[in-house]
Amino acid sequence: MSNEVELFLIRSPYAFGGYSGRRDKTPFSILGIPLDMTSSFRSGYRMAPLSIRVAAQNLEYFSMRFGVDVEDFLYVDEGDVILPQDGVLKALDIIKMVSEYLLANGRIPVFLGGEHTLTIATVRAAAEVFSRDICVLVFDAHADLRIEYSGTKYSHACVVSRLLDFISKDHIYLVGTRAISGVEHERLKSSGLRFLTSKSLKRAGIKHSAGLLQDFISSCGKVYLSLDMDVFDPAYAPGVATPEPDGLTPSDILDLLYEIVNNKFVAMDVVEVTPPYDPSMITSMLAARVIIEFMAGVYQRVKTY
Ligand SMILES: [Mn+2]
Repeated sequence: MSNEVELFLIRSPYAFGGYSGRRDKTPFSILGIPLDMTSSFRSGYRMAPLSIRVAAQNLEYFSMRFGVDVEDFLYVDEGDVILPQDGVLKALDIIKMVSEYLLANGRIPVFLGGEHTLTIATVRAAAEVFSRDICVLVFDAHADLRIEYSGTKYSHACVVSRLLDFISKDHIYLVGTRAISGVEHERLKSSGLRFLTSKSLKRAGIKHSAGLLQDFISSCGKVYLSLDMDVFDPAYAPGVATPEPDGLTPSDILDLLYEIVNNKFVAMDVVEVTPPYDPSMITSMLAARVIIEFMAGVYQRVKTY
């Protein structure tokens, strides 16, 4: 770790699942990003990286979906990014710097949010490292297509608009969309962005939907996966900032990931968990499960590390 990056990191009192592996044995790095600045409703994201880490200790690490034991290779828990509290732009700069360092050093980071706004910085970092090759898959109930929200362009409600500032619409695919304003709906249609609503995903089924996403992925050099936990139905993930009914089930998402995850996936974020609204920890448990399955899937399909 370079000294400059080290300055912006603090060790978590609790590593993901209680373990941190050896850097030479695993490509994966866990990085907590407790960004908690622009919530318009329920905040508390800053507690999420720790909560997901604790939840992970109480799950099994053998993935029956992929037939891979994540304990065989593990991950390095890099700790949390230390964020300034005097402006979201400053925070995004630091997130980008640390993320870019990990990506440029060949790590496959799993970013633990934090609010969805952090994706603007982590994808920017991926775009620096992988140039225009990078595609972004956004699993989210919301389209996040507002131009600005509550007086800032850098809000959790504007994430996809900000990605479109530097990523081509052909390199972004939205999955699980179901919550949108009329203006955003117009933007979604006129932008030419591809998207799969939760309704169409359920009607078409996992196999067919996965086929659409596989076509998209085959056109990409590298893939960044951004998973807003509100893509799940609030019955399964109640502890999010802006829950939205009529969502997807854990099996929908995990089966979809089983079909699409491959060696093009270079990073993932899991965002929007709000532990104060998650007293049973099921949202953190689900977040940790998705992360374990993601690492199992990528590892099974890379296998060369
Ligand atoms: Mn979002």
